[in-house]
Amino acid sequence: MTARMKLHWSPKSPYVRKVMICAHELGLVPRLELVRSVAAMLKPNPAIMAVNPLSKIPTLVREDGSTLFDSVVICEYLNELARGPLFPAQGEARWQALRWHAFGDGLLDALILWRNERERQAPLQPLLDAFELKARASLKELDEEAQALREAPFTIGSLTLACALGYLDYRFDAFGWRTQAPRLAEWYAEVSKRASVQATAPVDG
Ligand SMILES: N[C@@H](CCC(=O)N[C@@H](CS)C(=O)NCC(=O)O)C(=O)O
Repeated sequence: MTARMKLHWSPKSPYVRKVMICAHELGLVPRLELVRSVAAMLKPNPAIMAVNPLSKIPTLVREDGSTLFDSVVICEYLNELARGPLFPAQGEARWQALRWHAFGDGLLDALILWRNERERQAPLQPLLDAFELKARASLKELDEEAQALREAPFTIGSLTLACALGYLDYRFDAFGWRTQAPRLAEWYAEVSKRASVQATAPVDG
């Protein structure tokens, strides 16, 4: 049997989900051994640090023992392995995909910091307000881009935005993002029908 690559993985992490959506889309799931790994900002995990000093997931350990991180690097590597379509090679399609990727990742970064702050004993209200302002502004902008998203191919950009919206459902249920961005919600409902998106929905445990 061919050696498999080890992916430090959790079913809750939206960044890991990006990698898993790519793996499903590209038919590479059988090449991955998923290693359940707990990554918490306040508790660096020695098992992850042995291969990634930043103690973050996803981290990929390739068959030759070399490692790749972070999520977008792993996604692009998988896409290259499979000669996939998830990273358009050039032109406007590339910039659009990379911009949506940056948008989705940036939104995720803000949401995770927002959640961390919200769960502290004495959260700083100005920080909470700033994260909420950015999340609302992002949803407003993405709602305006919903038609372009609908017309674009499924790429690293669209799948990362889907992960960010999935994370809003998972951790920010009361935020009611769909009322703020109804056209984006329609796009998300379509994208959520993909087998790769369904197979990777976040779960506790
Ligand atoms: N930019 C990184 C972010 C990864 C990340 O922050 N993952 C979280 C889990 S959702 C993590 O490992 N947190 C642990 C930490 O920040 O120490 C990526 O895209 O892979």
